[in-house]
Amino acid sequence: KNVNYLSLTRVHCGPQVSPHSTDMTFRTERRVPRLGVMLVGWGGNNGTTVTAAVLANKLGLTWTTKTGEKKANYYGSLLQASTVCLGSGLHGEVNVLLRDLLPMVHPNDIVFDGWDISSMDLGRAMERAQVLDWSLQEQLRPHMCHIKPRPSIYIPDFIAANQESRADNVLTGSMSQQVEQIKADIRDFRQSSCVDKVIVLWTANTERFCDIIPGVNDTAENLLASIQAGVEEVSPSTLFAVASIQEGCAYINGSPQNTFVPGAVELAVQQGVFIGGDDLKSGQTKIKSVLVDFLISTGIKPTSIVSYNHLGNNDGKNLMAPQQFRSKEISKSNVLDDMVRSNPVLYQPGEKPDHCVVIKYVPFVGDSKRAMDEYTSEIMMGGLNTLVLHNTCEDSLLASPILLDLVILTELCQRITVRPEGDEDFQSFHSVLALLAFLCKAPLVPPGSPVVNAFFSQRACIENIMRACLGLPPQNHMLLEHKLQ
Ligand code: NAI
Ligand code: DG6
Repeated sequence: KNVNYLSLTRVHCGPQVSPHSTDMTFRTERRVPRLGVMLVGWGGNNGTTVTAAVLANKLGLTWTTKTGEKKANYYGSLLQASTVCLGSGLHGEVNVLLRDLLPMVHPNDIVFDGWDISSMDLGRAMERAQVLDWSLQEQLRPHMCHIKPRPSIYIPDFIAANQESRADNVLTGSMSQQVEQIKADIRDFRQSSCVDKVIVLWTANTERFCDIIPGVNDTAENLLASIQAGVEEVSPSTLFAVASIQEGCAYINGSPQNTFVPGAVELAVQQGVFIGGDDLKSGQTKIKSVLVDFLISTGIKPTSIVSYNHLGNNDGKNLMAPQQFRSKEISKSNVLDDMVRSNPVLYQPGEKPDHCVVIKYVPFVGDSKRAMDEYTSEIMMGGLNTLVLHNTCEDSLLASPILLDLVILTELCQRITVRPEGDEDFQSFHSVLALLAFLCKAPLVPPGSPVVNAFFSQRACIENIMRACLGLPPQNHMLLEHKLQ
């Protein structure tokens, strides 16, 4: 489809701008492949919940709770449960599900596999997670109890010491032998399940950040040499990334750590494989990317944002350790940056709101995370505006639809190519798949690209790229047809 893509404006010095237009042709391969998804951390809360939810949807399960009958659904999924307005017809607005805009994988058709350092079968692991209602678990258990995660790479130094008791399903051998085993697992899954494509997604424990060391992980060549030599500062998540990239499989990081060291990014670019992340934007941070966008874009100046949360699942237990907490603190903290930078009337260069992030482990609340936020902003003439939020929600039920959106969008992007006017060849998106930003707390973008955290800009990006694939212009919300005489 051809789309006249008005690439905003060319900005000259000062306030001078001029419109600039480039025609681009978007091509989308229509055949939807059979998709296999391999989860690292399959036996955890997210891994078991997403697997169970897909199974429950596929089987059309219903179950009864004290408030009545419930039915499996995909609420919380951008693609499966939210709509886009195509325009106004004779009978009013026409809204369609995002998933109906283009041919894409349906979550019910995803085939799962994966690894975990815990050998527990998925039926018992679902019970350990304490997320789903018991009567639903009873229906799912016969389908899940025979599934066991594959043994994984375990390097204790990268996750909290309190995780050691889970680690009874671990690979042995040298670092490079373990990477070879992961690659063999991917090939085995691809062959035995007859999937056309495999995407690998890290939803295992948050790791500590690793140091970026010249000669160790700064280039693809050095990273591969470090793996051969078994250098300590290469994390399990980076080893999984390398294995996936070498197998030609997109790799997504659902956790905050810096898996994508420069050497891993370079390897992905060299191999033309998509990578994306970091960290799922599921709750408190998602609201922050809405609220701060709202405040700053209405000319109100947030001056202090204090975010507490406590949770009692294994993620919370792992995050008790300072280095793992620090990874999460970093990814939860950067979300304000682009919005603050966008408004020089409210913020002088370098000025930022005070922003504090606290996470505490409280076993009793399990997966039902409590998030409390206080936003204080300056309004006109020195006045103050304080907003206080309290959110209670099962963390893994927010995260699971996001995991599905991440892999389905990534797969769709693998079928889209674009040819800018004047170019001979169609090209894919950059290996660093910034389109996933809407779903991530700390979006990974190609080197030199702006990081966009603002919620509505991120959503508009996905919607408009899909519209472009259909030959439709970007949604501009002008509704001029209703504003003229
Ligand atoms: P979890 O602790 O229940 O599950 C993690 C699983 O990973 C565990 O089963 C553990 O045994 C396994 N694991 C640890 N190291 C491993 C390795 N090297 N290889 C394979 N498996 C390994 O945690 P949960 O709640 O499922 O969260 C997973 C990740 O997603 C965490 O990093 C969390 O911070 C992140 N996340 C979760 C969100 C949520 O709303 N639930 C939102 C944003 C991010
Ligand atoms: C503690 O905050 C646990 C974390 O894993 C979060 O629940 C998760 O990262 C979601 O964070 P947020 O800020 O989107 O709610």
